[in-house]
Amino acid sequence: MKSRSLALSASFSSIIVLVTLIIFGFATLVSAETRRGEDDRIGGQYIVVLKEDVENLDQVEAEIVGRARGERIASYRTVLSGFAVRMSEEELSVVENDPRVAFVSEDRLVSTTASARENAFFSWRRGTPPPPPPQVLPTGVDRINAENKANTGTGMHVAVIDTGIDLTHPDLQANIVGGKNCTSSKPADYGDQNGHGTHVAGTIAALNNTQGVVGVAPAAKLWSVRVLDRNGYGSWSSVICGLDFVASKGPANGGSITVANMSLGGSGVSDNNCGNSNNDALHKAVCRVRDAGVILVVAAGNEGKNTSGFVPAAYDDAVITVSALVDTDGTSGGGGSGTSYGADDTFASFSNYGSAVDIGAPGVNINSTWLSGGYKSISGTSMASPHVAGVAVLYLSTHPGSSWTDVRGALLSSGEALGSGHSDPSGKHSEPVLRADTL
Ligand SMILES: [Ca+2]
Ligand SMILES: [Ca+2]
Ligand SMILES: [Ca+2]
Repeated sequence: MKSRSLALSASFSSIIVLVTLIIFGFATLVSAETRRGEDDRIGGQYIVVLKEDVENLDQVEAEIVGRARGERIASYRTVLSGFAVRMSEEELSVVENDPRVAFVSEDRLVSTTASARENAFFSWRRGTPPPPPPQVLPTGVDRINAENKANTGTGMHVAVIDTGIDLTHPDLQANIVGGKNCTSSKPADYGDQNGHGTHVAGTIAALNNTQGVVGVAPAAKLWSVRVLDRNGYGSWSSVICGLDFVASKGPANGGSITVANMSLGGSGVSDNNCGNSNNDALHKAVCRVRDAGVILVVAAGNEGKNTSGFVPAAYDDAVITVSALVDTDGTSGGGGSGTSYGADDTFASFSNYGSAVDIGAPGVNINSTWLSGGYKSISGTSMASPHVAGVAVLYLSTHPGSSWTDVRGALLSSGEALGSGHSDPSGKHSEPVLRADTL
């Protein structure tokens, strides 16, 4: 199985999007008129951020959209005062020059950071799955030693910002407490039609029962925040919609969600100033989720490149960024068999790297929940990130109210140092590897 990069060349990406549109149609924020341009920009689609002191937001928004003869896609009221809109490029300067507008971001495409996207749709259509297999301990959960911990994340709530979650999966259903769909006009339709979000959810909190797999924090409750469509694609505007929902459920707003996982990404850069210096609405929204008391854990991406060109991985001022480790035997020391992505207990060849990366976690051949009550082994930094999100849940369970830097510091200091169970022949990964037993 070849690693599926999200840094496909612009032209190749355009072909994929076009073919996808023709075959399946998009019922999402990535509209049929979407043109995928350079740097994943979505032509004619913008995110308008209003100034902080603007009042009567509904009225102002309607007025600006009307004047621009645009079509409103989404409204944001928690992470931003603003909205997403489709409008002609000619109207852009008018909107930008409106005294009530802080800045306008171009909307961009994002996609899952897993390698199995090409198989997802077809496995979903395959129909009735075989009877559930007896429960096994996934190698990733074993590798970080989360099994046998008395702390299972009871009472904790975590958001999976992804393709949704299979709401009737027998290994997840009892843990799912709510969600929101940001990919269409049906907010209650937050099930999964891809499999990716279901897989991520299982690594965090699959039930400890007699079947399937078990998650890092099997007693934690899950929120399904669907921002990517059935093909694994979304946009900054759909992700900000999801972030808006998560922030509204964060501790600062009286809510229960303390951790959110984002195994997704696209091109972009960080100003290390919450997007205020480079007019980045996604970055601003991510910082607001941080400020709402929600720890954001994100995938580094699968391009085999520096994360500096990929967001949200590059947002070093607001998220915990996770690279992928190869592990085939569920234990440290490099004694397991090798893979096409590298030797046991080395970093996966597809994993992004760089100074914004905080910690590594298992991300190759990870067995977890899939659509239609099924299970599947797939690879990607998408699979590494939820291991860290799960351990963040465990930490917050015993250290409530910790800031995101406290959580990051705890994960790093309890992590496995380079040379103490894993090695890095590539010389690109100085970050420690996640461990739950030393937390
Ligand atoms: Ca173990
Ligand atoms: Ca189970
Ligand atoms: Ca190993």
